[in-house]
Amino acid sequence: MKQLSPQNIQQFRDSGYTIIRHALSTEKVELLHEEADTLTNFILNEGYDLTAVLGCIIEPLTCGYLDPAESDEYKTDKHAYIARRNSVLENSAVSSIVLETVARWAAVLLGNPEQVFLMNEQFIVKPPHSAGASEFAWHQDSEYLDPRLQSHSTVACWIALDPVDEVNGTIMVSDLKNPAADPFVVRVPAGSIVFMSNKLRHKSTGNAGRLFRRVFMPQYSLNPLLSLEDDGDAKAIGLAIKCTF
Ligand SMILES: O=C(O)CCC(=O)C(=O)O
Ligand SMILES: [Fe+2]
Repeated sequence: MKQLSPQNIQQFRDSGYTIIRHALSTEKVELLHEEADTLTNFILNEGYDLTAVLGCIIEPLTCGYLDPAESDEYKTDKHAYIARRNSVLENSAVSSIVLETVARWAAVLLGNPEQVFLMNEQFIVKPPHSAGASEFAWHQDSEYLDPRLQSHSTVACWIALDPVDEVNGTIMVSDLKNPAADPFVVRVPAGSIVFMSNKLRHKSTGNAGRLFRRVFMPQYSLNPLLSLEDDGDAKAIGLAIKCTF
């Protein structure tokens, strides 16, 4: 498994992002392709508007593909989460990518290599020829959080499942330590991961290409954010699954 180098860790601290090219094996990327395609086909067959209404975001556990859960246990209990997560493809490898492979890198970047919490996960699927409709404006991911939670350390692990560039929809990031510089344009092969702090300003281009552009993006927090809330309104936080190593 690829490791984060000391330079990666320093870059994440200083600039708010770092990249591991070819982080995931072809086998893991293919599994995530299968899941992305299964969920995208479901969304399109149901007649949902993937770009205008869903904003290109498909959450595997809540998009409607699985029947609603009988209880909320899967949001905080690791075994219940694993059972629900693996039922999307009837394949046990997916939850281990989320709770182990990617979580380990997230844990190192958030400063506690032994423990991290999965807080959210989504596919971001940009349909072909959707350039005008599938771009994301400048934002920080912390803006999606309840204001009471915005100071917590979190990391988004933006996993390219297809090669990405300006044409088919990539991200552009504004270096935290040098915000006046031109944005850095990410161009990476499939299987690469861009780790972004929730303070990093970034945007993305729409997809002007002929093929779907698929990304999978789990997000992790240093602390269990869901359990901090007692009013049942933890905005944009679906999960608090403890990953330990
Ligand atoms: O995949 C993209 O184009 C950008 C996604 C993003 O920034 C987000 O979901 O917060
Ligand atoms: Fe974002």
